[in-house]
Amino acid sequence: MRTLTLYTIGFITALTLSFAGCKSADAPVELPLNDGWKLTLRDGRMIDVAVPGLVHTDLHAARLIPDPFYGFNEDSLQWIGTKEWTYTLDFEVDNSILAYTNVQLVFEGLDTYARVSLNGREVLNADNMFRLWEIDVKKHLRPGANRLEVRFFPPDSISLAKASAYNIQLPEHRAFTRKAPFQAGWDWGPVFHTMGIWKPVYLAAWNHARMKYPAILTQDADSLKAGLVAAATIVSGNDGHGYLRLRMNDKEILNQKVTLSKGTNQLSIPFQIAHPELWWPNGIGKANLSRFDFEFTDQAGNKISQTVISGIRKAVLIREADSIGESFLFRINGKDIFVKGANYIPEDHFVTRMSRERTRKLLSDASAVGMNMIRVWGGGIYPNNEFFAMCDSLGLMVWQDFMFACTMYPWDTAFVGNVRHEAAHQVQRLRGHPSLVLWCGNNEVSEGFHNWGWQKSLSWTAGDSIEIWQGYLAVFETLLPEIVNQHDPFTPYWPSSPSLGWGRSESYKRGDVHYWGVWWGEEPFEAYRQKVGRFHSEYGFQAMPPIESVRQFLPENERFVGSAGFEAHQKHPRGTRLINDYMKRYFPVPKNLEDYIYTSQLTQSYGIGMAIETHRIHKPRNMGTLFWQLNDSWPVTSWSSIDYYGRWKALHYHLQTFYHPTQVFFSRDRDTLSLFVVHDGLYKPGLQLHVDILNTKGQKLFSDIVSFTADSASSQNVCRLSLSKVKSLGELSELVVQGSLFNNNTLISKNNHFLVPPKMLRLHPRPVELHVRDSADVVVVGLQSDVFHYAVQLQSNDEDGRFSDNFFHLMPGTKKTVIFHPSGKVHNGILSFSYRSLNRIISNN
Ligand code: BMA
Repeated sequence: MRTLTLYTIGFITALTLSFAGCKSADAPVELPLNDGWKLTLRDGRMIDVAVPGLVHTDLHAARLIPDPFYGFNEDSLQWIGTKEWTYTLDFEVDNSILAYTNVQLVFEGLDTYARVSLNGREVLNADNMFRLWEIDVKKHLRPGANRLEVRFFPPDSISLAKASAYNIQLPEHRAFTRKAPFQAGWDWGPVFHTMGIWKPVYLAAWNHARMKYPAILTQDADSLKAGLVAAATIVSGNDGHGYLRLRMNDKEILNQKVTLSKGTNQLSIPFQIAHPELWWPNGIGKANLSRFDFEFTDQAGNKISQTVISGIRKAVLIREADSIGESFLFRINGKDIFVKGANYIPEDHFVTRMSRERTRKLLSDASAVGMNMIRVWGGGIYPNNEFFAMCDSLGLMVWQDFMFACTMYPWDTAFVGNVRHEAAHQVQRLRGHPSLVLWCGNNEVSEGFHNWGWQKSLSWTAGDSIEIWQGYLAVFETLLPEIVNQHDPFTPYWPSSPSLGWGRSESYKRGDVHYWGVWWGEEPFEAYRQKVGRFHSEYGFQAMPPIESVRQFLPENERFVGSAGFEAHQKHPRGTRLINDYMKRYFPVPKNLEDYIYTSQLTQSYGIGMAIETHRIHKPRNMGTLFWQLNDSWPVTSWSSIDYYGRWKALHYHLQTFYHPTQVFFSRDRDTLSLFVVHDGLYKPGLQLHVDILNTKGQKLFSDIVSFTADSASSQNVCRLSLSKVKSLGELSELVVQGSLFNNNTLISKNNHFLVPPKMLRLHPRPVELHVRDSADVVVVGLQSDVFHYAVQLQSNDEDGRFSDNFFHLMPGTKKTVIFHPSGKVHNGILSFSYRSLNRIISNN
C-alpha cells in the first residue's frame, strides 16, 4: 500500500502550462491515483501495471504475451478482448481530504464498459471511452486504507448483444458502443478489442469552486483589433459570486465579478484587444501564440489559476453559391487558404502507447513538407491536448471529426444522451486551440446511407430507412451542431464528410468530396485529372512499408512478395491485387522484395502526385487537398505516407515538391503541354520559369525562360508547349521536361514531367557515383551520373538514420547532395550506403 501526496491543483489540461493554486487551508487539491495499480490475471495472480494503460500492453509489458503486432500474433491474441479484466488500487486518504465539502473521483478516460467500486460499493458504470467521469465519492471514502476496483467487460460482445436487441439491424454492431471505431478492425488496422484505464485518474477535493475548460475563443480578428471571449466552467458549491481575472502575456486584460449559481456555471466573457499578433497557418504566416493566465477567486478568497497557451485567429468556412455550385473554403483572418494536408488516424492501435515524442515527430514531418491542415478522421479518437498544442505551434489547422464512421448509429434516448455528454466534454476540452478550425459530425455516415446499398443488403423497409435517417438527423444535424454552438460558437460545423458520395456528379460541385474512383473504383490514375471537386478531403493509394520496417514485424521466412505474413498485414480485401494492377499499368513489376516495395511506393506517389497537381492547378475552383492517410496505427501495407515506425515512404519525400508553396505543375490537353505556376503566398514579382527539355542520356534539347509575376494565391498558365514540337526533339520515351522556378536568380522550386508512363521510359543502366563525406554530426552523400536516373533511393546500414531527401530524380551532369543524419545505433560506427533507381529495374525487366 502506498501513501499518496497531495497536490494543490487546477483541472489539468495539456493547455495548462502551470498551476499555481493559493495554498490556503481550503484551496482545492488533487490526489493523483495513477501509481500502484494491479491487474488480476486469469489464474488469480495480480501483476503491477501502468495507468494509463490497456490490458494488452500490460500483458505484453509483463512478458505474458508476445508483441501483438509481430507476424501472425494478431490471431492468437484475440482471446484477450473476450474476457473480463479487473484493475485494483489500494491507496490511503488522510483526514485533510475528507475535510473538504466535495471529493470527486475523476477518470479522464475508461475504455469502455467498466464497473467501478470504491471500498466494495459500486460508484460508476461507465459506457463511453470518450467521456470524462466525475463521481462524488466523499461518502464512500475512509480515512486511511481505501480500495478502488475497476472491472472491464468485453466491448465486442456487449455491442453484439445491444445490436441484436435493437429493433432494426444496423450495418455494424460496433455502432452500439462509444469506443474508438477502428479498434474493431479497419481496412488498415487489426482487430484488438482493448480495455483499460486509458487516461489519468485522480481525486479532486474542493470546498467552494472548481474551474474547468478555460479557453480563449476568437469571435473576430484582423490586424487592428480582435474580439475575444474568455470561456471557462466554474463548478460552484453555492450560490454567490467570484472574480475572474485574466492576464495576457502578463498584462491584465480582464478583472470581472461573476455571479454564480450552485452547480455548473459557464462563463463567457467578451473582451477586445488592439493590434493582435494573429495566428496563421503554416506557410502563410507565423503561428503566433500568447499566454493567458486565468485566475478565479472564489467566495472564500481562494485563488484557482490555470494558464492556457492560445492564439488569435478568425476561422470561417465559406460556402457561397457560385457558377459551379457552392464554394467550400477556409478563410483565416480574412484570407482564403488553399488547404494542403492529410488524414490522421491514431498513431497506435494501443492508444496509450502514443507518446509526445512520436506525435511531435509525426506532426513536424507533416509541417516540414508544407502541410497546413490535418484531418482527424472520425474512426479514431479525439486527440489529446498535446497533439493540439503541437498543431497550434506548427501552424497546422485541424479538421476535427466527431468519432463516428462508416455505419449508421442508434438513436434511442440513452445512446443520444451518452453522445451529448461526450460531445460537450470534447468540445469544451479542445475549443481553445487556434489550430481547430472545423468540427465535422462524422466520416462517411451520410455517404454510406445514400450509396452503400444497406437498404437492400440489410432488408430495411421504407419505414426503417426513414426511422434510421431521422435518427441520423437528430444526432448530426441537431445535437452536435447545438453543442458546438453552445460551447464553441465561432468554430464552423459541417455535418458529414464527404457531403455527397463520389459517384454523384453533384459531389464535384459543392461540399467536400472523398474521391475513391481511383483505388476503390479501380479507375486509372488519370481519372484524378477529370474529377475535380471543391475540396478533396480524402483520396488515396496504398504502398508497402519500407524494408527496414518489414524486418521489424515479419520473420525472415515471410519476407517475400505475396507471403502470408504480408497478407496478415494488409487489411484491404483487394489491396495486394490493386497495388500490383496499378503497378503493372505504370511501372515495371519486379520480383525481388526490396525492388517491389520500392516500386509500390513509386506507384503510390505517382498517383497521389497527379491528384495534388490537378487539385492545385484548379485553384480556386478547388480549395483543398487532404490525401488519405498520413500515418499508420500498426505495421501494415496502407495508404499512409509515413509508416508506423515513422519512416517516410517515397510519397512523403515527394510531398516537398507537391506541396511546395510556389511550384510548377503540368497539364496536358490534346497537343498542348501547359506549365502552370501555383503560388500560395502573397503577390510575388520577379519570377522566371526555366523550361528545359532533356533526353535521358543527358543532352539538353530545348531551353526557354519566361518572366512573370505571381498574384497572391494564384494558379496561372505560364507557358504552353506544342506536343508535336516536343515530339520532334526525340522519342517521347527518352524525354524529360523540367520546369525550374527562379526568383531573382535564386532557385525556389522545380518539378519534372514525363511524356510516357515510367515503365515506358528508356532509362540507361549506367551507374550513379556516390561520394560519402563525414562532416560534424552528419554525413554528406554526393551523387552524380552522366545519364538521367529515375527516383534514386538511398539506403544505409543505419536503418534509423534520416536522409534529407530521397527518391529524387538525378539529372545528368549535375551534382546532387543529400545530408544523412545517423541514428548513432550502428554497431561499429561504420556506415555504408547503397542506392537503387528505376534504371536498373527497367533494364532487368
Ligand atoms: C476512407 C476512410 C476510411 C478508409 C479509407 C480507405 O473512406 O474514411 O474509412 O480506411 O477510406 O479505404
